[in-house]
Amino acid sequence: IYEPFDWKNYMKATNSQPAPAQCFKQSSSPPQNDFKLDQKLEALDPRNLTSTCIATVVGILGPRLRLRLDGSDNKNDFWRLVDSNEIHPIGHCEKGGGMLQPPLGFRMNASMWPQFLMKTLSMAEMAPIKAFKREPPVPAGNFFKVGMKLEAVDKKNPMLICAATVGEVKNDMVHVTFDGWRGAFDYWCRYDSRDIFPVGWCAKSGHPLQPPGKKAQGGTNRYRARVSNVQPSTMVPAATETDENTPLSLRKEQSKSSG
Ligand code: MLZ
Repeated sequence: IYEPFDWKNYMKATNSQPAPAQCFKQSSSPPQNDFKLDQKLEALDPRNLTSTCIATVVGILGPRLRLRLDGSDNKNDFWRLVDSNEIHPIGHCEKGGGMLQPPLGFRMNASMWPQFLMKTLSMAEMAPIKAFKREPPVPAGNFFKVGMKLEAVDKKNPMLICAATVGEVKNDMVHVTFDGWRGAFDYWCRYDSRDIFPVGWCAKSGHPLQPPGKKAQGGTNRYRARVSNVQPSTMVPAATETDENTPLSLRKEQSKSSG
């Protein structure tokens, strides 16, 4: 019923307000993405924030980069904004007196690291310095209020930015809940997290926005009938312990139709 998804109509229909831009550690206009696929840069290893590694740009979505650590596998890709302070041009680490480290789970023998690094860097197309944008300032405080709408990274599917609502606020923390989805995707983050954005950020930045899931907010599921016409081959498998990942509308009939 909210398709194509439009925040304005949706907020009207749900009688809700967007979180003001001052709540977020995001620049007022989303930064331009001047990176290109296959360029290399330095990134903190997300699994070991004390090491700086070489990363390759393997995907681009609006102002976000999909990064893969050189020497790692392709199962641990992660996303960073072009104005993240966790990415830097090649040479930054050494300039600060640091040493580039192998990623956690380096797929060769550790003794191979110096050679591997040399070869990787010699073949590298380095991301240009001008592609790295300055990190926006931290908001003066936690201004989020329960019920405010926002756009938030789904940490279980980090390529997705989805329609979300502030569910709770506590000190410096914000509970992010995803509209139309069960609690399985919810998380707490700091108010200055780089994973949360004001309403309209995706549209402005050219990043896709995942509309709300099809679980009617706090009501019965009006999509059940329609979804049950779907061809058997495209039906989702029987409910499992990962059932929480499935919108209520796509769950099998026998699952409890709680609200
Ligand atoms: N693979 C999942 C994505 C769910 C995304 C939910 N985001 C809040 C699915 O489509 O079931």
